[in-house]
Amino acid sequence: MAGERGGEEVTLLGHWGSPYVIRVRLALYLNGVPYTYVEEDLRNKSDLLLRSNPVHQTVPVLIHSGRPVCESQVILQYIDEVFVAGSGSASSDFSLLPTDPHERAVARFWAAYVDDEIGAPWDKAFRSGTEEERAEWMGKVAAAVPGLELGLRECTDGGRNGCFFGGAGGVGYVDVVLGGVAPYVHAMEKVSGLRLFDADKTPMLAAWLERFGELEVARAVLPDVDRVVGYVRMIHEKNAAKGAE
Ligand SMILES: N[C@@H](CCC(=O)N[C@@H](CS)C(=O)NCC(=O)O)C(=O)O
Repeated sequence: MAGERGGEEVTLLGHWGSPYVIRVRLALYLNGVPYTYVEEDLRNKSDLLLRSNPVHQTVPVLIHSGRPVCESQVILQYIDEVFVAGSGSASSDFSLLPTDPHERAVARFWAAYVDDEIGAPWDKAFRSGTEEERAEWMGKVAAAVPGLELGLRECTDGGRNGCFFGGAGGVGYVDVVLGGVAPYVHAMEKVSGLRLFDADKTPMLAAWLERFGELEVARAVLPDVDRVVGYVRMIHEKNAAKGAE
């Protein structure tokens, strides 16, 4: 049955356009974990979502054998710990985080950077009512991108260890965290002409975006960019109308 492994049911409460949900779907795919996906209407949240994540009432929520796990990065680490090679729940020998404690710390640092320096101001831009306000927040996102380029340089040993944050191990934790944002990086270019991962300014991230999009997991999980473009435009229009009320 979909969503079950050895009697352990896995359900994901999500929203198709959420970068936080997309990263969890990337991780579940990479770990080969079968799950049942439940699309939430975020304007009319289900009782299951409200019961499972009463504090934040946000998606994603992963429900494993009836027990909810909230917050996307917590979920990623849970998936990595529970569905590991050698455990009863093992799906593959894939691991998101490296085994070396220092490398794990580095990966967690850059994943936090993605959420704090890129995700947080982007979220503010997404909620902005005016174009000026939105441009100001997106300016903060753009200002954080060169820092992330340094991170990719560090994780790949200046490009000697491939082009992903997972370095010699290939796609890893930070790639999955950032992967949820990838469709929005493309969409922003179409919506406002803003090229966040520019080949001249941040060549490693520009290459990352291209190579990540070519992966089987990306093709299987990432939403269509034009759908994201439509969604972003719809949110902008809605926010503008709200601001004019
Ligand atoms: N820090 C959270 C952020 C999750 C989040 O903001 N989810 C949004 C969708 S992108 C949501 O559920 N919004 C509904 C709401 O805020 O009411 C995580 O990493 O899971």
